[in-house]
Amino acid sequence: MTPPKTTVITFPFDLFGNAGTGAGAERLAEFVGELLADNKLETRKTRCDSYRGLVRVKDIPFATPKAVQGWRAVGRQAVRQCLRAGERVVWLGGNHLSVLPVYEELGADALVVQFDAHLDVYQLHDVTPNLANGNFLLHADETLPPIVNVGHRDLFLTAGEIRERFAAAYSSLDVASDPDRVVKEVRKRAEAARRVWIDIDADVFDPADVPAVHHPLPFGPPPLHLLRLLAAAFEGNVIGVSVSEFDPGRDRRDAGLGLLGWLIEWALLRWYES
Ligand SMILES: [Mn+2]
Repeated sequence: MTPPKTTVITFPFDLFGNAGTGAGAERLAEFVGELLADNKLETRKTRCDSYRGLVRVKDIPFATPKAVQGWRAVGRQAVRQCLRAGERVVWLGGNHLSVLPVYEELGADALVVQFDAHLDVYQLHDVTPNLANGNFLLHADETLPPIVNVGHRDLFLTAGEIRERFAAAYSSLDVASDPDRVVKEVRKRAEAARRVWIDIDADVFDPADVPAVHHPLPFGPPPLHLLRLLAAAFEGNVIGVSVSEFDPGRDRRDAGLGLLGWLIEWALLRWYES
């Protein structure tokens, strides 16, 4: 049986907050394009043979006002097409809001394992009550899939409010205090779900590791803990991975690009070598 194909969807939407992250989606798409082109030229056997010819890149440009206006419908259609065809998806988003169409398409039988420093359900006095990147989970058109947050550094929401919106939330301190417990619980939830989506907001990392974000929060989990947690989520039936909030204009010596690009390549190998 041939393994499912993967579509890398470039969705550089970055309105309503954190302009500049659209360029991040495009930069990561370039990274993937170069990776695939290099792999094609490789003549000896390498690990990338496992996905040779099975990954394609699809760009969704936001070049006209009309394209911008229809962003949610366009995004939903793009992800729906792939999932219905049984393809896996790598979603290269602009700001975190750009992942909302994915959340809306997934449905209640999927599980989202979300790596994010923020719990995007903020109704603050200085946040617009309308849709924005800090509150987008409150504005979905559909019933959202259960969400497990990993790595947040929230100092605002009450435990009750977090429970209302998240199936579970493991703060950065939870991860540091007992990584084995969090790994075990994330793995258990991922294995129990019919379908798993891994959503990586670049600001989950410590700003020392990924400086290229708009709202950095200190005390991010060490990258190796995050890698263990990603591997735990990958024990489930992962149908897609999204990456957002990367702004190359704020990067330092390509630290963020290198880390996020490596993770995308790693995810492809997790899929195709298993
Ligand atoms: Mn965030």
